[in-house]
Amino acid sequence: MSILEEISTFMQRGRSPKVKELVQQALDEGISPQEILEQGLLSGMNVVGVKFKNNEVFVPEVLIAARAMNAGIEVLKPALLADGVEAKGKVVIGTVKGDLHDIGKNLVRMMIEGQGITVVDLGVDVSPEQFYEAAVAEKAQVVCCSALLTTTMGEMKNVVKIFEEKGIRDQVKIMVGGAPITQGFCESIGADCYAADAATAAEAALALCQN
Ligand code: B1M
Repeated sequence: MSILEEISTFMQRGRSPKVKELVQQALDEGISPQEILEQGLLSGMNVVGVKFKNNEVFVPEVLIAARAMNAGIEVLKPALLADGVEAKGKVVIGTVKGDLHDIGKNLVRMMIEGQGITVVDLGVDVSPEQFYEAAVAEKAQVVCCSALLTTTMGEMKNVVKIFEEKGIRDQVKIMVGGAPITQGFCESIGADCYAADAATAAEAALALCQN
């Protein structure tokens, strides 16, 4: 079994210490952080996702796997981030109200930080009011909303709405993303930008901050 397959397997079993050890070993062996992320950690999470859908594993197992995934990402973080870049803007990020999924949001945050942008992370279950208040208080150029559930993606429309109601919609760009989100959905709610993955989100955030 290759080391990337081992990372995937131990991640699925939720073995955080082993995942951390293997991720470090893979880095030491010269495997790129992107490969470790995609072929080790994310491929493991895809397997968990399919089993979850088929009722072969349940919330506790998925949570433990998610914890192992986050543990692996923490080890990868320094290697994923570019060194010594100066702040090029500020964004506020969060997972929308009612939604507790944060692995994708954390990856997006990390990649945006890697572009030299300051990121204010509001966490999960973030209401439109919280997005608005943080954007104003932090003077953020971009608000980034993540959603993983079809039942919560509608909250993104409420985020757009609150900035319109408060009269500052033209001062803040709103980016949306997450598994159920599409370019069409982004346009239908009047958001400014959709990104399908963390790397694209980081490039888009930089472009939005520089506009
Ligand atoms: Co949840 N869950 N979950 N879950 N969970 C999904 C999303 C689901 C697809 C599983 C399935 O049925 N196959 C399904 C949603 C179905 C739907 O809505 N259509 C689902 C469900 C139903 C639920 C519950 C309702 C289950 C229940 O309780 N019965 C419940 C809801 C809780 C809640 O949020 N209120 C629930 C709970 C959980 C756990 C807590 C157990 C756990 C979350 C732990 C955590 O995040 N800390 C969990 C997990 C782990 C998943 C799966 C297995 C993995 C999600 C993940 O982290 N993927 C997921 C199935 C799957 O996706 N295969 C599933 C890896 C991550 C890196 O990808 O988040 O897509 P992702 O992020 C990507 C892109 O989407 C993008 O970039 C990232 C990296 O490239 N991206 C952005 C994300 N945000 C972005 C923002 C941007 C731009 C890009 O700009 C701002």
